[in-house]
Amino acid sequence: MTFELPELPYAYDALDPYMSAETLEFHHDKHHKAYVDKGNELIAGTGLEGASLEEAMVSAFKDPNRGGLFNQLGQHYNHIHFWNWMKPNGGGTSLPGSLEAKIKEDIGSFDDFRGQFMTKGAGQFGSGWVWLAQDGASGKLEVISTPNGENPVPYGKTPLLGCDVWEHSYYIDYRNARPKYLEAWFDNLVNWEYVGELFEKGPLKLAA
Ligand code: MN3
Repeated sequence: MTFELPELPYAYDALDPYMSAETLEFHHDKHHKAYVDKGNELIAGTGLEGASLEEAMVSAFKDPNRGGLFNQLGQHYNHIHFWNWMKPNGGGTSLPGSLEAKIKEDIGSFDDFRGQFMTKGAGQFGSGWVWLAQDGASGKLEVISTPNGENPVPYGKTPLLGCDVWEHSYYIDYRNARPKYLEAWFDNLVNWEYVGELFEKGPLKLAA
């Protein structure tokens, strides 16, 4: 398949003041577009062209010669969801009930969960992502971080929420203050309905 840049689900200025139009326009139109273009270029001739994005991504992850392709496809996957993990007037502490109960069971209180998300997001060295993910084998929810374009999928875990902690996601609005960005993002932008939808769908099932 040829990968395509999805439209943003809201206007460039819809997430202001927590994420500026300038950040969103660069992030979506330049950075995400580059992952799509480079991914399409690198996948040509690999035999993975017919696979789904998730399957091509996991296959590239397992091949030590395809680290470049993996990072492009991983970033395409991550950003498709990232745009939907945010919405205007998002955030808050009101989560879909079944998700809230599962977080309580596996991680702790909402504040415990938020605290882990802040700590792992701020602590991820260099570029990367922080996640709420569900382990496919145990079904447990956990907060983890990954470097570069990686995500939980190749580890058999399904991302339910992810925050981009690459500098391109916050440098214009927060300069180097990643913790401030993480807090503003979590408290004001998260689209908990989308997180709940992914949770209800259950763990990703990939063809072998
Ligand atoms: Mn990004």
